[in-house]
Amino acid sequence: MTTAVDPVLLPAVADFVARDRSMLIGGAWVAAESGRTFDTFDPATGRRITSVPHGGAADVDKAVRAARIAYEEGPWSRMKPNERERLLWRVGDLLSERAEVFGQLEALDNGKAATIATAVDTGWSADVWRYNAGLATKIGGSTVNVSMPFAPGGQFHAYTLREPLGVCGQIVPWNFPLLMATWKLAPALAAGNTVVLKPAEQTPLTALLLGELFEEAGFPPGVVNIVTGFGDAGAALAAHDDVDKVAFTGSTEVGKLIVDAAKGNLKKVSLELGGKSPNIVFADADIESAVAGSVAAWMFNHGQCCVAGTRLFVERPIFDEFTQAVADAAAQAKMGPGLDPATELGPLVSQEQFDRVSGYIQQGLADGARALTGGKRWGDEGYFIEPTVFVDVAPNFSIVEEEIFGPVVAALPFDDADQVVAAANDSIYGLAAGIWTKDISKAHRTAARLKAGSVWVNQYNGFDTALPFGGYKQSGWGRELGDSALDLYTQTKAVNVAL
Ligand code: TXE
Repeated sequence: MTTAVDPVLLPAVADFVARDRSMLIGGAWVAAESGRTFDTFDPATGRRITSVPHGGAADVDKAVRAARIAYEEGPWSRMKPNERERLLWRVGDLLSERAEVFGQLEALDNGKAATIATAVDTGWSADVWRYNAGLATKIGGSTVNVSMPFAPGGQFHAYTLREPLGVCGQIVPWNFPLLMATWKLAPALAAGNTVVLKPAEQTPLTALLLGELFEEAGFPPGVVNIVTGFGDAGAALAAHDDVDKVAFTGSTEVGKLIVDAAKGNLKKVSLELGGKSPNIVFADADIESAVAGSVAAWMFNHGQCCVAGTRLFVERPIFDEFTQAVADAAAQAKMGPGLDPATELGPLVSQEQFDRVSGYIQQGLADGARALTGGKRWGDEGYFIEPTVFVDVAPNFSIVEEEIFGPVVAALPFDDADQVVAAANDSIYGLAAGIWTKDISKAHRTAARLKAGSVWVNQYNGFDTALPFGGYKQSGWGRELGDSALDLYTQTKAVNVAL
């Protein structure tokens, strides 16, 4: 099939999408066993970009076998930590060298601004690879002073070993395709596991380009396998009896299916799921930075962020003025295709997400919410939705309770700290929260009371590679990033030697 190549594409991106892609299994680029493919689309226009293999259970099985051989027979499992370190570091360097290529490919496939995809998605991914390269040589156990009450008189030498889990299945979503793959791959590989990665069907391309970097960096075949496919491929991976661990980022609904699927062999599970994060603005906040931060909280990545601060709680004396300022700032965002360097707000990822978000907006209006700005489609092609700020909402509206995953925020007034903490915690989710105030003790007191895995004070989206990230309640299990990620990819062995 031929593809109309956009003239603004970098030659490396144009080349990459000019032919149908293969997936990576056991060090070879292969088609699906079924021979089937599926198309991936540019969300700014709805036009086809290229095709990728439609992987299914048979391909997952083949990939798991390749990962098992690479794990058991080496050289991966026998490689020294500093050799793994060097390989991971090389991936980081290659990503930095090709940041614009990855950024543009991500923008094309996902719809986000290429400038953001280059600086944030790719730049941060490179940082995560290097951070985890460093961790590869720091994984160790400890010696333990045992008392051995049942063996009086003996002498013992006891220690712990921190070992990899084996073959890890990793299923990632479409909102940060390269970054989510990186968050999972880098610590798994640093710890010595092998991996089968399933990218999201909407955005498989940067994972496949990343696959080329593993070859170039010198990873042994089968250490990283990439199977492109839909939910059924993910389900096969989650259920596979020879997979030791499954890591998933996506909807809470599918997260629960993953838990069920993993039961067969009781593989380890980590989950990074949905959110409906509260962003709390006290009247004593620095208003200018609170407005800018509160807009970014729900508008970054077009609202397609699990941490999006989509419940905006504003202390009553400043509510009207503050929400109007948020609406005015949001309305100024320059909308357009991700490939346009001026774009700040691109399209949603797919027709399905467009329909889902539009449905929430319609429901909000039907429930009686008032849109200070937005509330409708932008342009006449692609999946663009205007940034939308709702006021006059009640806590039981679906736009207040449910994850929308689009550029939509619901603002609610509050009267005191107790009330806002209770309202903020009144959610099935607990991923992130924001607090804006100049009162440092109020900030810390409130942070301690919020049921959320990340709390950002006087900023929002304050991520760092070294900071653990994950959810309370139905937002997930486990912590990615930082050295906490190693807990998800290692197991501890206790060795006790009678001397
Ligand atoms: O997610 P899915 P969808 C939320 C967000 C969004 C909603 C739906 O609210 O509107 O989910 O998005 C794979 N077994 N988030 O439908 O289905 C799928 O192929 C195993 C939040 O796209 O959860 C893809 O690779 N895997 C979120 C991945 O799961 C399965 C990011 C995510 O898709 C599967 C994305 C199955 N049965 C959406 N079914 C976040 N936490 O950041 C699907 N998949």
